[in-house]
Order: sequence, then C-alpha cells, then structure tokens
Amino acid sequence: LQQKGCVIWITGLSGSGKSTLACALTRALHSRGKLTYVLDGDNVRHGLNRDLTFKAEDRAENIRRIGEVAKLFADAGIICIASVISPYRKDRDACRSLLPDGDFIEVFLDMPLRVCEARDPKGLYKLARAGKIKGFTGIDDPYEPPLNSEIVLEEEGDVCPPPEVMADEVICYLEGN
Ligand code: GGZ
Repeated sequence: LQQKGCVIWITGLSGSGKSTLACALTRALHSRGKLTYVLDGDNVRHGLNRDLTFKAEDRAENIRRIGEVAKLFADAGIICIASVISPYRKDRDACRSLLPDGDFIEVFLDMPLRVCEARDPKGLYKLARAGKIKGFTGIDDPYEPPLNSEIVLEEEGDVCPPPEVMADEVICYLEGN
C-alpha cells in the first residue's frame, strides 16, 4: 500500500458544511487512488457513541473516542476524515496529541453562525432558539474556535466556496506537506 495514514479533523458549527466537505474530500481522494474513511459525528452518535448526550463531559467522551478510532485508521495507513463539531479546544488538542507531529491536520470550517442558522438544514437552530433544544452549540453552548489549525476555510466576500473547491484546498495542503 503506497499510502501513509493521517487524520483530517474538520471542526465547525452545526450546518457549517462539515459532512458535505468530508464527502467531497473523500471523492477527491478516491479519484487519486487514496483509501479514506469518514467518521461523521452525527453517524457515530447512532452507533459507537449512542450512549452519549450533548452535555460537556459527553461531548468530550464523543471526541475522545472518535480521536482514538481515527488514530487506529491512520495507523492502518488510511486517511481518516473526522467531521465533528468538536466545540472544545482541549478535546481537539487531546486528539492531536495522539498522533505524531504532522499527522493530525485540523481544518476549521469557519462559517459564521448567521450563515449556519440561515441554512438550518435540520431545523435544529429554530428548535434551539425556541428553547426546545437546550445546550445547542453556538446558541447556548460555546464553540471555541481553533487558534492554530492547519487550514481555515471561510467565506469569500459573503460567498461560501463550493465543497469541491474547499476539498481542493485541503488536498493542496496535503500535497505540499
Ligand atoms: C450541537 C447537536 C445538538 C446540540 C443535536 N449541539 O448538524 P447536525 O445536527 O446534523 O450535526 C450535529 C450533531 C453534532 O454531533 P457531534 O458529535 O458532531 O457534536 S460534538 O462534537 O459537539 O460532540 C447536530 C446534532 O448532532 N445536534 N443536538 N445540543 N449539535
């Protein structure tokens, strides 16, 4: 297998486009003959992490488990893409510290709350604003933005670049490093 494993950690608010980016990135990597695996927060919470809620200690445990599993994939030579809100800096940094330097690539999908809330693909922001979901990230639970992520993806003049363009940015980074 001519491939070195690594972890690409996509962090950002609900509705920022993490899953869509993970999907575009997987497709782009596959077309280059790379083996990938996506660990998506929402999916993992239906299986491995179905015992966990959204209170802080459970989010920490969610991230810890996803970080450990991502490391297993990376050890096996697979490019593991984790797409999870991962709102707390110390939890993300703990996942980073599991891997050798350079093997954890943090991608901050820096979409403003205003944009994510306007998209509201599952109507969760609406429920959170109405007080029907408590402790929703960005509304009444914190999101701590990364300070030193390898890649920051943001709007360009009020327009969000298409997922394929953002995926290309990540691939450029991987090729250059
Ligand atoms: C944030 C929530 C919450 C609360 C349910 N806060 O955008 P989605 O809907 O499809 O994906 C979100 C998902 C977040 O799971 P993660 O495992 O990524 O979160 S964390 O890293 O914080 O552990 C969202 C939905 O679950 N969701 N309740 N209170 N997002």
